[in-house]
Amino acid sequence: MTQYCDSLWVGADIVTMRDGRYNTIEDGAIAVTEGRIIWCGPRSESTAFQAQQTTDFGGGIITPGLVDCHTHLVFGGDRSDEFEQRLNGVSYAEIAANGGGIRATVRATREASQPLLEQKARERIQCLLAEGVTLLEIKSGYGLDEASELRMLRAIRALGDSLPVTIKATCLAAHAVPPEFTDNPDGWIEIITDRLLPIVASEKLADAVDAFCEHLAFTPQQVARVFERARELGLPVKLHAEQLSALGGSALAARYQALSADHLEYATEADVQAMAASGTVAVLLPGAFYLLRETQLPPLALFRQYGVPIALASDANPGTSPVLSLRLMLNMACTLFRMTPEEALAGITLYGARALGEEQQRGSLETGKIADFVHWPLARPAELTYWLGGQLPCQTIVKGERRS
Ligand code: DI6
Ligand code: FE
Repeated sequence: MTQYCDSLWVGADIVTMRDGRYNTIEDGAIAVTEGRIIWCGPRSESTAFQAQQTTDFGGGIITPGLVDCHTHLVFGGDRSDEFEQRLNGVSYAEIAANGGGIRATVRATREASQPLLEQKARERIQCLLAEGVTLLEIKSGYGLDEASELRMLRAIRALGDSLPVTIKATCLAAHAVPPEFTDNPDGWIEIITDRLLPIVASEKLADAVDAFCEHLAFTPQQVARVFERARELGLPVKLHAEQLSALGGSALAARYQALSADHLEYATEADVQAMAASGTVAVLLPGAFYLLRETQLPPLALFRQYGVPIALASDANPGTSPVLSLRLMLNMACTLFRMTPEEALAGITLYGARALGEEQQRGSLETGKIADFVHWPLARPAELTYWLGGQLPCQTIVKGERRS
């Protein structure tokens, strides 16, 4: 019996990423109607479909649209000057003592208008779109006062409304202690819980709430206050945890059924067991590991042993990860963390989508999911990880339509 569809896409091997494995359909076909995959299988069986439009790629591979599940892409200024200072022997401590570090970006962000924040972020996002990113997360966290955090979140929403990519917004007001609260960090936590998050929830300005649990940021107790409020407001949580030390942040995140715990270089076996039990995704951020010249590797063997899904992301931010290539993260994850290319690709497709609560909609090429996918003129998916730098040409399809 003939089935009708809007479009049929053939002539490539389909790397479905179903269940986090390649699960490639050689010489496959994808049938799309109203922006969703209605069938995905061998081209030989696609004759049952009558499409309004058929595209034959004539070879290559198709992957799910790429997912960058952890970025700080909206910010003012940049910190290239500090990068150079450090390489000329100026320490982090001296830079921070002179008002540098996150606080330099906070000043530049507070001074920037919403249109300027959007314009600079748009330029950076275009680099990710050129690599086939179709789902992106962007955090606040450089405003660090109520008005500036809200301006950041409104800029993120405006970017999602104006670009051909799905953007999830995360409120990271608990990113650093604002200069005005140096002696009273709890005062800032109170503003987050009592003033900011209720506005964020009522105006739907964020899809999740994040915090930085670290000696130089917030304690597990302060993070728990933010998470309690997020839970009351119905907002999912995620956490920057165990980046520089083991504070039990990832286990705390697991206790709140966090979508993800991120960084995790210092995660312990107890943290990993807690994450496995709660279904919390481990988001590894090789860009920050590399830029900080960190030596403590995230416990990959424990994630594998306990079955914790591993996502990867750029952590694009002006201080510790000025990264504008998600594909480079694939190579770093394999070269630095010893992930396999298949694990790494799952980290920027299915498990990246899971870290954003989007796994039911995206992240793999399966019936019922949104038709976000990328065609690459490549022989095998490992080439996405293998080549360092350069522009791998690709054609991105968003909700069943070619993205120009
Ligand atoms: N971890 C990091 O590495 C960044 N934020 C965080 O929570 C640092 C952000 C910056 O230095 O601007
Ligand atoms: Fe981050």
